[in-house]
Amino acid sequence: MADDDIILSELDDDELVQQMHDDLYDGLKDEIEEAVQILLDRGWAPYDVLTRALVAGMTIVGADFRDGILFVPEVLLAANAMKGGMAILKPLLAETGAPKMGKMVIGTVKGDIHDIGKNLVGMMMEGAGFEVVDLGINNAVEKYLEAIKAEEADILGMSALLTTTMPYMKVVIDAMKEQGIRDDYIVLVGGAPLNEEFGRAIGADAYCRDAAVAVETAKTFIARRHNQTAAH
Ligand code: B1M
Repeated sequence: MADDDIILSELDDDELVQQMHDDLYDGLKDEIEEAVQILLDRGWAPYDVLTRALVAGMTIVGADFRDGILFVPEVLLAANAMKGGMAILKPLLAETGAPKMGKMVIGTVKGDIHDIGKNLVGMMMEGAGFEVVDLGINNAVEKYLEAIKAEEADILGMSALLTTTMPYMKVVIDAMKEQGIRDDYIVLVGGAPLNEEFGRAIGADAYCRDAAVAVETAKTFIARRHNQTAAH
């Protein structure tokens, strides 16, 4: 090892988080995994590691991708490093022992292969006690409809990261309406280019800005459903 190699465990918390942002940027998966473990060993809550180190780092990657400083291959490496860190956090976030709250089917819409945000939402939902069925990326309307029925889901979650793919969410919701099943499910949508107005316009129950909001929104809608059932 060269003298100037950085020993992650010797950095203080702030330096380490800064280093993680750099390592994520450089797509260094092993370093990210090591650093995640160091922060956990230092007593950091998994959620803090996720948001302050990984998600914050990915935001920097996103800005430079937008500005043409980073390109697809580099961003893929960053995404791969992020996934390495998330894999360590996943069981910890899911480990709350909360009673099952309900079932969510989630997937990224047709034409779209971004899955980091969707994976994060799935992890946080599991951590909050929801059962999550992940359909992955590039989902056609038929796939969503088949899954929500087969899984007897309470919630359908859709993710889209591209302005060109977000309108597909309406295709799915319209198909649910045509089949007369729209109101049988809570439909939550999310992804960076969406907003509340878009969510309303396509007929979703709610737009969720991030994974934490998705969990809170899901809980609110499930509670509302239980109250309605109880009232009948
Ligand atoms: Co893409 N990409 N990308 N990309 N990529 C964006 C989205 C972009 C904004 C970058 C930019 O220009 N700044 C831009 C879209 C522009 C637009 O449409 N207006 C873009 C582009 C253009 C493209 C390509 C077209 C590039 C090309 O090929 N020329 C191409 C498209 C491929 C396709 O899908 N068909 C492409 C490809 C890729 C990679 C494969 C390289 C890689 C994806 C790897 C992967 O996901 N496995 C990638 C990445 C990583 C990004 C950025 C940099 C980061 C996305 C991310 O993971 N963010 C992104 C820039 C950005 O968003 N700022 C970008 C971190 C994640 C935690 O946040 O996904 O927003 P996010 O999820 C959040 C919330 O949005 C919300 O909660 C999550 C957690 O808090 N949320 C939900 C998300 N889904 C939800 C679902 C819910 C609820 C909440 O359901 C209930």
